Amino acid sequence: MAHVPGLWASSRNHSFRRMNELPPAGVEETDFKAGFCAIIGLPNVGKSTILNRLIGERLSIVTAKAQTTRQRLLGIYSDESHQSVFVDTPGLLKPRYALHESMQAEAERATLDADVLLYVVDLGWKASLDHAREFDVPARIPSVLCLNKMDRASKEDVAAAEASLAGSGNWRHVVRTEATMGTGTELLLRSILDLLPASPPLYPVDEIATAPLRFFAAELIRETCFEELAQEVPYATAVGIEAFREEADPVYIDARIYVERESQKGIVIGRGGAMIKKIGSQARVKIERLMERPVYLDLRVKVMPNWRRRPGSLKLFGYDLPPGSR
Ligand SMILES: Nc1nc2c(ncn2[C@@H]2O[C@H](COP(=O)(O)OP(=O)(O)OP(=O)(O)O)[C@@H](O)[C@H]2O)c(=O)[nH]1
Ligand SMILES: [Mg+2]
Repeated sequence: MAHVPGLWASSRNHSFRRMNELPPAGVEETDFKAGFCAIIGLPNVGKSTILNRLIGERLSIVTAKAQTTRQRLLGIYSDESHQSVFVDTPGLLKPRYALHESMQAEAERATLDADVLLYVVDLGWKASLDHAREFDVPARIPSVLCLNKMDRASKEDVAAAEASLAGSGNWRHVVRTEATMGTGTELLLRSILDLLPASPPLYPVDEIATAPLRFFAAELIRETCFEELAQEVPYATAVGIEAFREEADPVYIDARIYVERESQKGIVIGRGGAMIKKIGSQARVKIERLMERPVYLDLRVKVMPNWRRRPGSLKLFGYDLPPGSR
């Protein structure tokens, strides 16, 4: 998604603010609708792409690989009479290790806290359609079904999927989208806003994100790892920010890519350091675009054996511990 120059700014508390939509004067609080909308679905169906479209900014990292998102990420949409706090979540899967358990707990928590649920399907992926059919739409939470990637199915297949799914669950709206192009996302946004409960805004209406800049910097480095590394290696990567000096010029960032084994470290470094150089320069450009300032990125690789299976390591990288672990 294209970056819109001038829309981003980092405030003193590091939250992102939308500069062109200030609180409307004279709106009665009782007219206002606000709440949390959790975006859930199987891995890789387009949840993060949809969040970015709904917010109009590239907040959540997106890659062609499944299991890109590991944590809940809040993106806030506000207009004169609504505020929807969208919560991107990791794709639903059967956990194989502690990181997976943490990811599933994140999705569960987001669902429990939701005022509206947005369940996303990939129309070109049968397993995702089957999952939607079996999904237990919670009676308590108004839910919207998003049929995404409509470009990956024929018109007839889209219509058939829509007809069978619309009747299978208690969906308040069913909306077709092609999130990469922004097709249908405006309608999707309207359907969600319509379902929000009456409430004053939950966050300042000029804010679009709550996570600190250093979180987004780490995510952009991780996104680049997912783009550049193959097979199991991206899944074994985590990014730690050792130093983040926003006051320096250029901004100084000292970051580590953690992997689980020496052999993976060799792959991330690459022949003569070529891979780490490539990841570093691409990630730096992305962070510069985000911060609209020159950045010096010091990037190194470190081995932390089995970090995905160890609650202590998960905690170190800011991943919530799976329920039941100490
Ligand atoms: N063809 C097509 N591709 C799409 C569409 N929406 C998203 N994608 C692509 O699908 C891939 C996954 O998108 P994400 O937004 O990362 O999916 P996700 O559901 O957040 O994935 P996880 O975080 O891994 O659970 C990316 O390559 C997107 O560009 C769409 O409407 N059509
Ligand atoms: Mg995602």
